[in-house]
Amino acid sequence: MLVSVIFVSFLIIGSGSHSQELSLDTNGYIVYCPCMGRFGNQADHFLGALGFAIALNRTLIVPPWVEYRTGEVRSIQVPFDTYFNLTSLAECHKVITMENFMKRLAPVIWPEENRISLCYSPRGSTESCNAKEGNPFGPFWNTFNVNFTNSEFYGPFHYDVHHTNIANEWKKKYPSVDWPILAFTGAPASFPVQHENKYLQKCVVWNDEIQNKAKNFIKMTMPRGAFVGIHLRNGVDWVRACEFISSTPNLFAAPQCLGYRNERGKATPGMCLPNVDLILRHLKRVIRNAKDVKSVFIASDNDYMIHDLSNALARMEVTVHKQSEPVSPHLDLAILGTANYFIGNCISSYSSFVARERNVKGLPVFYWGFPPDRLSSTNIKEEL
Ligand code: GFB
Repeated sequence: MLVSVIFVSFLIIGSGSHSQELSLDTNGYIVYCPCMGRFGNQADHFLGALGFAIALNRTLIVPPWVEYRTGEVRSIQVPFDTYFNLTSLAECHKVITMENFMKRLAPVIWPEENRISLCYSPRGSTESCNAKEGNPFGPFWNTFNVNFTNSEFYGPFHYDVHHTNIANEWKKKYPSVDWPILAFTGAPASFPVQHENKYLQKCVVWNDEIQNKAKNFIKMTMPRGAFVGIHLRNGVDWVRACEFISSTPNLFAAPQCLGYRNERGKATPGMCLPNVDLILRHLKRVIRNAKDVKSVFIASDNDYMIHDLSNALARMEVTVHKQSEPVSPHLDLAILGTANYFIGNCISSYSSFVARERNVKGLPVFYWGFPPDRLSSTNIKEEL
């Protein structure tokens, strides 16, 4: 049902032996800047934008990932297929990479004088979307030499195409004949990803290079036998964010555990920033129940707790491992996605990417301190 790469119009560019046939989607295109957050946030938004493009029956122009490198002032734009397989994505919906669109189609169907940016309401002091104001907004569009000539405020429209008739409203107000390109200042999607768009994770498949790297790492580094992959999110930004957990019961990706309306409880400090006692207790429980575990793979943005974990697990004859430096966040994700067991962080969207991928594959997912049963109680030490 979702496989619909049907192009109904063609353009002939150039003449004679140099002419090129380009296929066009007469239903139009959606392009946006993944301008919020890092990988986990952008991945959530990507699924939402894909769901939105499906509902509007427009081609999704697949943006690059926006990344930040230490010491560099501006964001850098990394093509989607650096990490993910475009063929798998195209099996879900009609797509074109932004690089390809800008090179081949934009000169013809998105003339420079018609580049209007869409945003809910004015951003900043002027009556404009100010689509290129700040980082990563400016560097993102500059990567493709895009300047906007005007702004369009679409409020009160939204992106909840699953519970409302809004897709038809979008189509009516912005028909593709007048608006062949809908260029959004930010992602036309919510954060965290809407429940109804989670199934689209199946369209985001690691490319062969990343999959092979993950397989090789497991083959060369991990002992033979099952392993538990764990995500320890504990960098300074995270420690700060977790300080607000009691006043923000559904912080970031928490709905993956707690439900979108906190129907499965409220976030706790143990879910956000589990201490070593809680981590060991949960890990040992998973290892004991599984019986076949020989090792643990640790992914972290900061403190891997290697010594604590290897000392504590030595008696169980379980070894602990991590990537050697420099660590790739995407390789960490891919390894966690294939681990036999996984314990992630309810609140982190980086963890939620792994959880969704594992759900697609039918692999088990556990979370630190969730459900908040005996694991987060105060007498944790007694059972260690
Ligand atoms: O992905 P992300 O939006 O997830 O941002 P959260 C966290 C980034 O930290 C990742 C790095 O994209 C990675 O670059 N990182 C986190 C890791 N965990 C690991 C890991 O296990 N291994 C490696 N190699 N890198 C939230 C944001 O981050 O953090 C919010 O969603 C906010 O916008 C908050 O900034 C403080 O959801 O975890």
